[in-house]
Amino acid sequence: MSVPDSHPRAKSLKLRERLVEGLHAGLVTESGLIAHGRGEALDYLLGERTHDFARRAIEAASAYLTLARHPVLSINGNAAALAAEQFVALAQDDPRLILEVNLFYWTPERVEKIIQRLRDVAQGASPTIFDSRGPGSILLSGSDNPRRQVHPDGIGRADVVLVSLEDGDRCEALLAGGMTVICVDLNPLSRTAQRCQVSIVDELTRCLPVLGECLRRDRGRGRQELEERVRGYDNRQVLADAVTALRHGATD
Ligand code: PTJ
Repeated sequence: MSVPDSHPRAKSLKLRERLVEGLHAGLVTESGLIAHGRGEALDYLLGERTHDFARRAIEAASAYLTLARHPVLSINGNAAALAAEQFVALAQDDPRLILEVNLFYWTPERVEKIIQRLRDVAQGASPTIFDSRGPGSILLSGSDNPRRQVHPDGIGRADVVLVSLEDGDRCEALLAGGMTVICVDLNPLSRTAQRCQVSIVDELTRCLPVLGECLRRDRGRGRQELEERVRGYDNRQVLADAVTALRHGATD
């Protein structure tokens, strides 16, 4: 079913369609649809816009990713179905950004389909893409978390990782491995959002273009300015502002 642009909920319904298509194409799991529904409800309460607290987090994320020695963007089934084009565009803009497919419900067939989707949208100029649990994968040190499996040349070497719609165990494993974790998660109370260093409480497809703009601008800025931005960033305040917006409506 195609949704007309004039429909009051057109954007949201189109995203939902992408998830359903992703399910039929073997990228997304049934649980992924439920996770998406949770995100939809939270985004509705946030007025489906990028708030000031999300912009502050995006600015910090951009500084961290620009300063990083080995930055990785971690992609699961939902992220691929919703935003394959956007992730590939970020990595094409800056080849330092590595993509790693990291699935909760891992099967070799699903990984292959997701990597193929990313390659298809890249149209020949494919970025570097790894599979967290593929041949040669390693276990991060620092915990016995079952979600600590990563690719040695992707997250295995990373100092900064951006995860989207991620479960709390994975975030814990990355933190225990000594990484700076940036998350995109519409739930400011999730374990991932609460534990990671930068929590972007915004809808994935809405915040990625804003992040892309910031990254482009930040490539021309000096280290000192970016380091100051990182030092001045307060994730606790960002999360508190996001919770206030959800509970009482936004003030910005
Ligand atoms: O593809 P797989 O096998 O790796 O599985 C992926 C899912 C999504 C099933 C898995 O990671 C999962 O169960 O995630 P959770 O624990 O439900 O967390 C997803 C979080 O993302 C929830 O807090 C949602 O509110 C949030 N969310 C959902 N859709 C969006 C979102 N946040 C930002 N943008 C969205 N579009």
